[in-house]
Amino acid sequence: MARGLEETQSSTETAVLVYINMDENDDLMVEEELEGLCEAAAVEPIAVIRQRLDRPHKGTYLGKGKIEEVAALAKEVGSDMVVVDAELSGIQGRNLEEAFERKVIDRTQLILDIFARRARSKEGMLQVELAQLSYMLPKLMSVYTKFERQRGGIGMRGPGETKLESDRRMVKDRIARLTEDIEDVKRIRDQQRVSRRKHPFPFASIVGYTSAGKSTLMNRMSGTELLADAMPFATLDPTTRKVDLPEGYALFLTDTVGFIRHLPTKLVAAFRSTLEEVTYSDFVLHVIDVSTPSWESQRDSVMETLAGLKAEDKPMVILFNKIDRLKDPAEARRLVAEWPNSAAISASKGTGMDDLMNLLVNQVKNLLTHVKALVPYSNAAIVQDCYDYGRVLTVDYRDEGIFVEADLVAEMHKKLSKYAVADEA
Ligand SMILES: Nc1nc2c(ncn2[C@@H]2O[C@H](COP(=O)(O)OP(=O)(O)OP(=O)(O)O)[C@@H](O)[C@H]2O)c(=O)[nH]1
Ligand SMILES: [Mg+2]
Repeated sequence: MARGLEETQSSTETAVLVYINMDENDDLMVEEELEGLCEAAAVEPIAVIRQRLDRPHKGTYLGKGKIEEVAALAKEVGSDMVVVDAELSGIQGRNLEEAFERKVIDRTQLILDIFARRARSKEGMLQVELAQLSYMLPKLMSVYTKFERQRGGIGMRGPGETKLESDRRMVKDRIARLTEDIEDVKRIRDQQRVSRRKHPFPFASIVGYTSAGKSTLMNRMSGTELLADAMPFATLDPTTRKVDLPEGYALFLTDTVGFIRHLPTKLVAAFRSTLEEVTYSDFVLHVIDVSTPSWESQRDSVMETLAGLKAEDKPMVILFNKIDRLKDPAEARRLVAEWPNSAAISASKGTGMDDLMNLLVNQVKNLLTHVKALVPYSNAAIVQDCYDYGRVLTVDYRDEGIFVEADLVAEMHKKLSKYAVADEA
């Protein structure tokens, strides 16, 4: 029975979840994560089925026996859909829809749906639409199944929902247009970045698995009121704030979109300009939720995504978060002892903030260069700039010029280097 869009958008749809996992050790993480994604997309799981799969079947992803099992279960519980924790090809999705006699949502669609719900900024919405259309395009070649034609609600929510009936040509044109629009937004962002670069403070990005506590930490450090929520992908648009550190230092901190295991490649591509904030950072703060048993797998996924962004070699401060939930407090101390450049914190309780601040000051100090220079009075303006581009320690107006001792960012250091002197004498 076809349902109206309005109805399906507001109401929760029910689903049979098909967990797919190759490694037994990851079971808990895989299941918790898919449930979290469903919740964020307003999908209510009413039954689950597990499948350990080494190699997906070409046409159907799942094996024949499993397909029958899922079909019977979906019928029995009367679910609106089946959610498969995999990236399905167009043909696989269609074949499964025919077999299950209801719509089939894969992991990518689920994430796209959450992103569509979350997107607030113009750039975010453009990126979501681009991702949805790029996802849909290869499938437009095939004939829609009757379930696809009836589809509303999940998987089709947001900017792309009227596009399903469009032909390939129109979708391609729209993709080209969106790509241009995103370029425009990106140019503005680049300009903002350049103007921030005029300041002395280094850039840092908070990265981490979704729900690790990045926004909670950002709020605590900079007094922002960003949405911090237990649901995955609470944050979609990056936010940058200046954060004051002890000893007169400061930095620009950006809260970013959360990472997730197997972040679909199309999504990474569409959100590249958002994720680029990470690429432009001088260093990253990697927030890890150590209260999750699977935190090590989560950390690996984050490192993989960073590698994909060519940002794996950035200096990194590791923050073991949510230590208030650890049963054994010694565990936090062990981790910090084991991992250089790390601190144990509770972003929500505010524990460990002094340790964190000290780590950050050290990191920032490493990025600044200590300079002593004798600047001619004819170029006095440059001394003024030092205050804006670094931390000034001494200014002495002497007969032969202005003596300056300061910690400066690389750009400013270069400008002053021609006046550099060995020392005060
Ligand atoms: N117990 C505990 N909970 C925390 C802590 N830090 C964050 N949380 C909770 O964890 C959940 C996720 O926090 P967020 O700050 O939204 O996480 P995030 O990393 O920004 O998540 P995304 O933006 O979705 O990627 C929220 O419910 C927070 O209240 C902590 O130190 N201890
Ligand atoms: Mg967040």
